Amino acid sequence: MLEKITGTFSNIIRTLSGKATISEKNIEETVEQIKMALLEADVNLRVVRRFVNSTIEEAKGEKVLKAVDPGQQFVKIIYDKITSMLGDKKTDLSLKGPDTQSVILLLGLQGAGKTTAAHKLAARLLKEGRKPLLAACDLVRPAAVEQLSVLGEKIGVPVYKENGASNAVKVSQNAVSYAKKNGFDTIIVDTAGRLQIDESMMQELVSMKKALNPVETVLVADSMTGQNAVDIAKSFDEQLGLTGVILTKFDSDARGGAALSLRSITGKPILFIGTGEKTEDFEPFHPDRIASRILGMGDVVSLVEKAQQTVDAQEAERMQKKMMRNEFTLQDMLDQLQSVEKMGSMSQILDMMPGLAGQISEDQIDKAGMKHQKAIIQSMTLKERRNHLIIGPARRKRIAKGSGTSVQEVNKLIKQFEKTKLAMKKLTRNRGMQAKLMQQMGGMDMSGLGGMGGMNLPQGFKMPGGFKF
Ligand SMILES: Nc1nc2c(ncn2[C@@H]2O[C@H](COP(=O)(O)OP(=O)(O)O)[C@@H](O)[C@H]2O)c(=O)[nH]1
Ligand SMILES: [Mg+2]
Repeated sequence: MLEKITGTFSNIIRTLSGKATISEKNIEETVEQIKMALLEADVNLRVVRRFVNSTIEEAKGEKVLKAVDPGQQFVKIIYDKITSMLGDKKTDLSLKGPDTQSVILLLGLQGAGKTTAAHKLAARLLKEGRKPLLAACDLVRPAAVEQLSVLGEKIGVPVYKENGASNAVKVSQNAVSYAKKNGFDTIIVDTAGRLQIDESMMQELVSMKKALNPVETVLVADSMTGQNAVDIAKSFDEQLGLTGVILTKFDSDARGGAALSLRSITGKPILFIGTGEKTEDFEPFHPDRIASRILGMGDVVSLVEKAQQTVDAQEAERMQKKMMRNEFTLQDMLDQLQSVEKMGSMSQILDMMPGLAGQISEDQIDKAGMKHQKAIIQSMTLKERRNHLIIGPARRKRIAKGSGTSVQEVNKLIKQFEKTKLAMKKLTRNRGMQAKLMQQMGGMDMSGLGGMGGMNLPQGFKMPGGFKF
């Protein structure tokens, strides 16, 4: 996700952050570098020009040149500009209350990801307490109705379909009546796409929009197509009027050109991004978080949310209490290793870590090492896991043998454990923001995570939001 642009930007930002003084020439050179990075990312030329002019103007003001920390001030300006390019603030769906029906019309070219997005969105709304109904209104692609039925069943959301129907507008209207009768409050309409925008598709959509009066008319667009996605959005908007966009295949988009141009060119917000093929690979679009990612500052908030979803609240509280009493044990470390596994692939987590985004690939992570660490702890007796101090040379030898590792590895793990324990002790002494963050993360210590994967977060790294590591 955004590897290429993040790689370029984090280099620029790193150079800038270290500077004690900044001259007008520095500003011009940096902006020139960013301009090249944006063009390489396939960002619309008009958007790039606007960025260049406004950034230079603002950065040359007193704020940067006379600041105590000019590098950081400049980074802040860049961060703000990128955030605003992405749309500034998260935009929510404007759904009506649950006692009436809200229609969400999904449209876009064939293969953009409409059907996939329809079910992901349905699953999300269901989780939020709404009663969604999926309407199978792609009658052009032979297997489209079946595809949606299978997905609907998987997530437990009913799919309205009519066998042998040929009028998609009628089917969509019937779906809404069905929803009204059966107490569904949100109807997600999956429509037919074409390889290119064509007249008959547009006609069908125009009639459907007229008939259904949807609260949201959402274009589903493939982010990998860059500028093309923006052109498509423009053309759909002119003919139909869009309320927003879902950008799919964001997981495979290294450049980010579509995301960075869409808002400025079309004025339409990006509502969600698709980040994979699975149901849960779907996130609301947060411009500020994506901007942090692009600038190589990571996405700590998303990381925390992801962890929150994985580690249940009780477990989090239990871990927090243990930390406060300095009772963190090897068993807890094992639990942590397991919850990291549950959180998903390491590369997804790394993408969100400040200073690491785009710099470490999954191949470089010592996955085997993590497996070994788990095996080592699993080879310990419960008594040993609870009190690492009793693990002398003989026990270490036994554990190494039992886990198929070496005594050196066992030693290393115990040392790492002691380091993590110490770090936690310090953290609990210095509460405030950090402890709160830890609590939110279910006791998952970032330095512990670093230790496990064999890496550490840059000390004192400042996030625009005020987080500090
Ligand atoms: N990697 C990835 N694949 C996606 C995403 N969204 C959809 N796809 C894949 O794109 C292909 C087309 O999706 P589909 O929903 O059938 O497109 P439609 O023709 O617009 O309905 C399928 O193979 C999906 O699995 C995404 O966010 N990430
Ligand atoms: Mg489809």
